[in-house]
Amino acid sequence: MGFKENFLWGGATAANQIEGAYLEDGKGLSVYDIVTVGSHTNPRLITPKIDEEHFYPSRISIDHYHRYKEDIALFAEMGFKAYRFSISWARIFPNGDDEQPNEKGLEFYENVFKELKKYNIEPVVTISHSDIPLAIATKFNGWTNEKVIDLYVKYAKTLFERYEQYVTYWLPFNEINNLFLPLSALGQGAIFPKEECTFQGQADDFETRMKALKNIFLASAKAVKEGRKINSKFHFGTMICHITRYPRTCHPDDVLAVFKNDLLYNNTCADIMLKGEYPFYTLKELEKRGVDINLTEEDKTTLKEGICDYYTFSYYQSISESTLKFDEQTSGNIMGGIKNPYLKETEWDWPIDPVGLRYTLLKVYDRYKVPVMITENGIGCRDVLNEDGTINDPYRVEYIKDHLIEMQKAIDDGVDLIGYMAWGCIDLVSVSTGEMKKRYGFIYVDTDDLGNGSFKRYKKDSFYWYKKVIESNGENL
Ligand code: BGP
Repeated sequence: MGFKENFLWGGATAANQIEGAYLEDGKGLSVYDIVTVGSHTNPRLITPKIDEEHFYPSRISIDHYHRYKEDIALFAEMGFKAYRFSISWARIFPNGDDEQPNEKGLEFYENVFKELKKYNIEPVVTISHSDIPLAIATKFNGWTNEKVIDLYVKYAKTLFERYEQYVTYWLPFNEINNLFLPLSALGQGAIFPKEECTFQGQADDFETRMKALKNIFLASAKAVKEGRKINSKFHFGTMICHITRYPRTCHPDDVLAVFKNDLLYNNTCADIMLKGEYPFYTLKELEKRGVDINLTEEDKTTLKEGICDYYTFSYYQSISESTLKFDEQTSGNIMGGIKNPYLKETEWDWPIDPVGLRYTLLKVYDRYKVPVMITENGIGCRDVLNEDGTINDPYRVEYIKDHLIEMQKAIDDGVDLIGYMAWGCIDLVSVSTGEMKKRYGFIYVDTDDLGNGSFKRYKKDSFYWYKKVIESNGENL
């Protein structure tokens, strides 16, 4: 068995973590342009003031906006068959509700698509990777306002029409289920702070997040429906942040608690996007918490009419559940949980669990029976650039190799796995820390948390290794 002949080997990035050029060519501010960098203020600040120093380096990031040709050429050199990236909504509709799209923004991505086509690299496009236009957050209060549904659908339709000839694989939203976690609420635009506040301490309430999430589901379903009218060859995927959960002990109470959290956190969003309806346990949970999302008959029809056709997810780690609810968890690991004695951890305390990936693949394929794609996986490390321009990263090779071995086993188990996108295939700004020093790439970028450096690209040891993996279609690990 092993990987399919046309397996989509590739890498993944997101606009606000690589592009920079944050106000160039008509782009508006996105919510991520107002988050301060983590190294200077921990926890980070979110501030409506925009003229301060030390902001989240997305303002410069790795300057991909000006260097995309060089970066794509490096992806092609590794042999990428696919590349997942996101479009910055604020580049296309700078104020969120503009009448006409920003032509310069559309041209930029058109050039990216043309460059990918030159090397036969299949784009996998995330329509919204958390970075909603700031104007949508300030004027409309983000996804809490149902008017944003139409703004999103207009934005998505603009992309479908303009890029129809280039794209088959679309992802309406990145890690949509993160709205179950308070700390992701800003990113998904469920809230916007009126005053300065800290990134982690500004949790809004569950009800706000669940109402915003409903609007996001409706936006996704409507966009999928419109997209299919434009081109029936389009494929639409979920994008779930799948944190595989283990019970703390084999005590039945712990096992049950994990099972319920899994239903809510890992399954709800994919159930809605692939089956077209809210699952019973989620509806009950909302009822128990006194949350009325006002799901109308019309909403139910909309959800049914816009279901996705493949399952994608990010996988970095498993967690061993504490008995706390998500909203109450605190730990070095943003996802919470307790230390698993059987697993090693990354420098950022993320448990490394390749077998958990096989388990997850089996679990989701069994549940949905649609093609599966891994749209994020990788390890964040403090890489060192040697004087001779080399970067020795055996830990990255080991991490990815171990995950690929488990993917092979899952394929042998019968899972229809169609692609693998290594996260941050080129170094980029980390979301959870806001820093450059947590690097994921096969390609090193010479810049630091403050945007200093030459921005020169260097090939890490893992670059040559991944190239061989792709060349041999996963035979040569
Ligand atoms: C996912 C996000 C990515 C990426 C990744 C790694 O949740 O979709 O955008 O950043 O996590 O996380 P971090 O950057 O915090 O290491």
